[in-house]
Amino acid sequence: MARCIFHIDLDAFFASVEQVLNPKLKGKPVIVGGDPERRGVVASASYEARPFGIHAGMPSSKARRLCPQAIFIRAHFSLYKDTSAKFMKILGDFSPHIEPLGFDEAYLDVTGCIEPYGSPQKLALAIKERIHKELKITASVGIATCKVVAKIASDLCKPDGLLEIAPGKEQASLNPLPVAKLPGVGKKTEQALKDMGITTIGELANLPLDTIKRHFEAPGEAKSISQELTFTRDTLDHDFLEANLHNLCQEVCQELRSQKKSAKCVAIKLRYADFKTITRQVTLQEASDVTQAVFTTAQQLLRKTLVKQEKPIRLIGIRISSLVGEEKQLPMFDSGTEKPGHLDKAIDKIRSKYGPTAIKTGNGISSEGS
Ligand code: DCP
Ligand code: CA
Repeated sequence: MARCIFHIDLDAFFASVEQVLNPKLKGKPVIVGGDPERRGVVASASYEARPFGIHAGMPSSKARRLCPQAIFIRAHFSLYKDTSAKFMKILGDFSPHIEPLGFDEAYLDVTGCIEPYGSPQKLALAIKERIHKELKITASVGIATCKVVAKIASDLCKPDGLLEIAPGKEQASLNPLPVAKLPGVGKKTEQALKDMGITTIGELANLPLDTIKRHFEAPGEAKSISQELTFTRDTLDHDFLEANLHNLCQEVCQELRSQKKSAKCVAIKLRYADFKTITRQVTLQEASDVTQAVFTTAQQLLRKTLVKQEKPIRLIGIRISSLVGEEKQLPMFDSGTEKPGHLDKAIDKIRSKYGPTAIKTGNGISSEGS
């Protein structure tokens, strides 16, 4: 028998709790979050505020511009925690198989609990009524044979909704939806998919798995590569620092190339003799796997920092991040006599054959004291 999974999500959670506490706020645009004067952001907006385009994560100052009559309230977390505990307890009365996802949402496996109610919808209605009676706030319930589809369903029917995606109807229901409806697909993934010409869940489902794997990092795979070096003696020798930075760049870029990736962010780390540690980061115009490009950027960061701070340094480090998959890079250099990318590949080959000390380009010198 197919499983029956509910995803239950309270509507405009923080804002709803505030409206229960202060009935004057009922029916009005209420925004819980940070101060619009102090660069705060919206945590929760009541459904009366949503038609103005207000949503969680938006700067509160923007929310106030969009809806000047909105009532702004600071968050009262202890209240929400209380309500959350009561909410979870109610769900637990309907099925012992509960998986809370956050303060205000949970999956409930009700596979064996439906019979006394007659149908999944009737059970869902009973849960919604109980929540409304005890907490005075509305919830939306998605019903499906698996968690992901149940969560998509509850999102589609908000607020105060109930939607079942019946067994066998999953594809037909989901295929036309925008990819952003998939839990876990945020702005970045949405854009990356759009760049590939994929906008709907159906189009995504039709992509060969290999193509998806090539474009998206599996969870747990490295998101950055870093190397650092502690000197045997603290140093302020600029040339020595740069030479070591170059070595470190060579190492991380070699690793980067072996993963067939390019990096968009370059950061240096400096630890001073007093153990104060700083990092400085920049974003490259184009992702690159070329040692010289990464080094030039890191060198600029180092020079800028050294100008500002004349303190002996005990550790230097490099970190490259925002790694992108095997994409065609734009040419970093016009076709000159020497192509840094080609040089890198030749060096990688020799180094992997004979070990890291076999060859280094110009700047590299040993890391022994200054
Ligand atoms: N939250 C937050 N900051 C965010 C998103 C959410 O503090 N960027 C908090 C406030 C929300 C609560 O978590 O009330 C639940 O998040 P939801 O995404 O479920 O948002 P709401 O419950 O407010 O609205 P919805 O009706 O869309 O579920
Ligand atoms: Ca919610």
